[in-house]
Amino acid sequence: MRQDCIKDYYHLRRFQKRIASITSITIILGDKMEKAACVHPKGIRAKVLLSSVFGPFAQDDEYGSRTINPMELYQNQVTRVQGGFSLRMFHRSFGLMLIQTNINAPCTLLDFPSLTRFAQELKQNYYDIIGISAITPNVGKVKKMCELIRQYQPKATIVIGGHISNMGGIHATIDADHIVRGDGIKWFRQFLGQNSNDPVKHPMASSAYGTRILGISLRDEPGDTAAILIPSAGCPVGCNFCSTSALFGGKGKFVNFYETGDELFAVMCRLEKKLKVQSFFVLDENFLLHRKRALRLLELMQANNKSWMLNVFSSARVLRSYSIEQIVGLGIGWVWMGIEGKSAQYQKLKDVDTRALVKLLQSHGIRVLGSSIIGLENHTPATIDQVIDDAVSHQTDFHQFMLYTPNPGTPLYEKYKKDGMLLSEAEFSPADAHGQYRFNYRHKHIRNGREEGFLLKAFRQDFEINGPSLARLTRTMLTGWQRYKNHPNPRIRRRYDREVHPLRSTYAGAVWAMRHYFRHDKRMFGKMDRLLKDIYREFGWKTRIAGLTVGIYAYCSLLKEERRLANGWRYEPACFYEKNAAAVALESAGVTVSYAQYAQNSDYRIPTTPIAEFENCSILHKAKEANKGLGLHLNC
Ligand code: B12
Ligand code: SF4
Repeated sequence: MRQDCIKDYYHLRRFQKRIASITSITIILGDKMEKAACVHPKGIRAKVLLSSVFGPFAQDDEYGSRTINPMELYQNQVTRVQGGFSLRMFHRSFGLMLIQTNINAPCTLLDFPSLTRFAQELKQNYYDIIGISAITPNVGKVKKMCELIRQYQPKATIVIGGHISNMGGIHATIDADHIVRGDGIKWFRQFLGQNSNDPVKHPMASSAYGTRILGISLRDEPGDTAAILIPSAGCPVGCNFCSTSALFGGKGKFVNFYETGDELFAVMCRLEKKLKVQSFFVLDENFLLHRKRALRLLELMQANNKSWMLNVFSSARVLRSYSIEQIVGLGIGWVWMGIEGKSAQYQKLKDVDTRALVKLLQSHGIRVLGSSIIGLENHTPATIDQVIDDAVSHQTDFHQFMLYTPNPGTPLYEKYKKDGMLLSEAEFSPADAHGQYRFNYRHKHIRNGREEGFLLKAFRQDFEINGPSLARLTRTMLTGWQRYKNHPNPRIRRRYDREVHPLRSTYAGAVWAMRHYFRHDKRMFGKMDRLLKDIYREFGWKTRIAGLTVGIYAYCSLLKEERRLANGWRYEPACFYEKNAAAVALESAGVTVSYAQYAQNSDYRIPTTPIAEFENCSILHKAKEANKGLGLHLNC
């Protein structure tokens, strides 16, 4: 069986060589396509390079970078108009980290290289397999990276994964050998001849790095930042616009990396020990939906006296299905929740008073990031103000606004395609379909690019009415502390105590700075003043002194940051270059060979088996289909 696969692989390589100038070859891995996964002839001896797309990101360029689309979460889509108050931070490419951790082949990970750094890597070190992770707007970068790989390492197998794999016809745009949809761990394990059902090892990584606020960089020391925790991927709810759900199978489907609460608890204990953390950013689109696992985790946290804090994504309805005692007991301190938009018809919001839910959570110290969509099908220029008023009235700690966007692979995309509503690539570049600029389709009611104005209006109104998110979350944390500081259960008390600790000094200083900043804005000044007084009342004279001293520093830093931003300063993620244990072992054994040396001496040869032998291969049929469209003839 494995032999056959290797043979197929060789056929594929030869075939691919012959038609390289005509088309690329695509294997799409869905449930029914899994059989098409071959094993690389070198198995786990194959040298693997995994890379994210290249930066810089926050500038307009020919590859699809856009100034308004930095590689940041908050600045990009949440605190976009909050200037120096915006929360700035970067996140690693977790999908690639997971893959690297779970393969036995020597694997190097290059996260956020520049184009030059990527090319340098290709020139200096040879690889048998090069995997790139990307989302749809970055397709231009992937194209360029594939060209470079073909130029410098023509024998390497190129594998593309992540959300970009949902793009139809992508094999015609980029020159890759495999386009992998869904879980890359399983696919890579199969391709390397490993057991794809082995337990999934979790990377030991922080959820963010390079955090900055008010122009001040926060420490990146162990224990300062929550660990990333990835229990599952995908979401079975299957909302029609949801890319994440679609990538992992859509409605009713998802991929569980850890089935049980016990498995998850063990991972968390390891993260706690290794990274010295007490808090976790749970990167799972609907973590609480897996009720049995979540409740078992709660039991284990109670039994082992863990006062951990969990940041989660959750739909409102699922959240509502837990009691507040369970939510607090699980240490949920921050929730990302879809509010979607006034009159949104989503099952996940059915019968939930989202405004009351937000209030309830905040009254228990739980910070809420509400997520609203601008441009739902029934939104019109006449009703959009009402939509924005409704979103802003939730008074969440953070608010994300995104355009209603049919992303490839989703049911919404298919519907719009069928109805002829999508804009062609000639009319609208995929690089601009990032949700913060324009619709990639003809909206029934919102035309002429007005959507960007509506988005900005929503962000601005939220900021002007509710104030800087930093102040809002400080208020929520203080409320939580006041409620739980005397709680009879020390496990619960400990968490609130730990969370509120910075309010005694740094946060008090930040509020002082914000109050001073808004001294000419009566309403906002009053808000900040009340918050500062409440903090002082709660924590006493030491906090007053800290508030003033830190405050003066923070205020000066905030002004400096605003000047810097006004002058066009942008933040870019640092580049990471990491090897797994097998790659380190290979290197320490002195096996570092440049690509030129490798190409001369390698025993890796593409055999000359007749092409006709793989007539039955689904890959061939796909390639033929693709070529039919191009009007080319495949001589095989
Ligand atoms: C973390 C994250 C980010 C981070 C980026 C971190 C990074 N290094 O890339 C930040 C916050 C910066 C970010 C920014 C944006 N993001 Co984002 N982001 C996410 C988020 C929440 C989680 C991704 C993740 O780590 N998941 C967990 C891992 C395990 O899953 P995974 O990445 O899918 O990886 C698995 C498979 O896809 C596969 N795989 C992945 N890579 C590869 C590579 C190979 C070779 C193979 C074989 C397999 C493979 O294997 C992995 C393991 O199973 C997703 C939503 C989601 N839950 O997926 C959105 C998401 C990916 N982002 C999205 C978007 C639109 C954006 C922005 C454009 C949004 C914006 N306007 O702000 C920007 C783009 C910035 C830019 N200039 O490129 C969309 C993508 C839509 C699409 N169809 O392309 C998503 C799906 C959110 C959504 N539902 O709309 N994002
Ligand atoms: S509930 Fe959220 S994560 Fe799940 S399908 Fe809907 S939008 Fe996607």
